[in-house]
Amino acid sequence: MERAVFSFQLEGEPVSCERYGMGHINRTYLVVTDAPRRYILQRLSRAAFHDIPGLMENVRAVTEYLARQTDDPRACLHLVPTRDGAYYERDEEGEYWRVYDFVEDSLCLQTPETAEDFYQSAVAFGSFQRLLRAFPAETLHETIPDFHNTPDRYRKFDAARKADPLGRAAGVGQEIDFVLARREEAGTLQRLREEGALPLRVTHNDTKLNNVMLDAKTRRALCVIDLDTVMPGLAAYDFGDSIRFGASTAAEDERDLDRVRLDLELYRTFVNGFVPACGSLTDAELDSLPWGARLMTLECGLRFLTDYLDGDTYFSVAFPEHNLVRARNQFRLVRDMEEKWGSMREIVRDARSR
Ligand code: ADP
Ligand code: GN1
Ligand code: MG
Repeated sequence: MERAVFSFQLEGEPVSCERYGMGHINRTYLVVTDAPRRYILQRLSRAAFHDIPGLMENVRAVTEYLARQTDDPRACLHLVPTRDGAYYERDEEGEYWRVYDFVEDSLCLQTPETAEDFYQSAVAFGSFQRLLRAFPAETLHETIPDFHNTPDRYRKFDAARKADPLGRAAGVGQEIDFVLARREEAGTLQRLREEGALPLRVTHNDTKLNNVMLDAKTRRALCVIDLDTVMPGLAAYDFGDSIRFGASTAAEDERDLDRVRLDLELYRTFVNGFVPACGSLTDAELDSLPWGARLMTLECGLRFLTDYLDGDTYFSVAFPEHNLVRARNQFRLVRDMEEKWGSMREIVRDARSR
């Protein structure tokens, strides 16, 4: 059992602590006590996060803010304090740990089983943005600077390609060409952000379907989890990352690229859930949503490829080519979005005219 378990104010004595979930960043455990109670213990990734105290201040502030807006304990995450009354523990090795109440009677999906599941995730992420509209955004720490600054992701890719510590660059010429051919359009959202054409909102920034919990019985959205990247951002980031992951016809690491497509019906479903749930989005924001889908997918593929070149230091991998498989998969999805671009824009226009 991880020793960190004993640092937190749990109800009952821990009886088990097992690895849990499908996240790529933190190391997550399910802790069961004899009370009986269940908790989520996480060792935070120091490769991903360089200011974990700042990150935990964000999580504490956001969860407390959301908790004040609801009476339902399952409608937001709850941090469990340490025996010293802190919200995280730093161990002798310098690792950081935290505990959340386990969201009971819930489902966390890797892929939508029905369109309604995906619709519910759209409502959850849209509502999350709306509920945080009045949150003092300037108090948030930037937990990963330039997280969705796609041009900056290109600069990191250039550096990885140049350093090429494992000599992998020679084997991925096609993927490198794919990325370089899209360098200019990749700056679209960042340019609009810098020009002030799109409002900054408090966004989640990592809106995968497996970062939302559904009620196991009603299958309605309960809450949004994985709050490590909550920062000021664009509505298009949250929209786009959800489409990238949940409106693909295949898993993010499917090797058979013929199975990877954008499902336009799921895309429409998400638009119809997300846009109203956000409250009012500006016309420019609505226009930016399809770009969010295309660029979050390109950016994610670029990040997987960069990590492959770097030697897999950031994302968890199950086998040596995992990041390359993921990158190829994302690039295939980008290609399909390019083909479906007219429909993607039209679907958002339809939602606006309702
Ligand atoms: P990562 O940043 O590594 O993705 P997450 O915070 O998303 O970490 O947690 C990984 C997985 O653990 C989630 O996808 C979900 O399945 C599960 N999980 C996380 N927090 C909870 C919770 N409070 N209750 C139930 N399951 C949770
Ligand atoms: C990571 O933490 P997780 O597994 O929900 C990553 C996202 C990527 C995603 C790709 C903090 O999400 O940005 O889009 O993997 N999170 C971080 O699956 O980098
Ligand atoms: Mg996650």
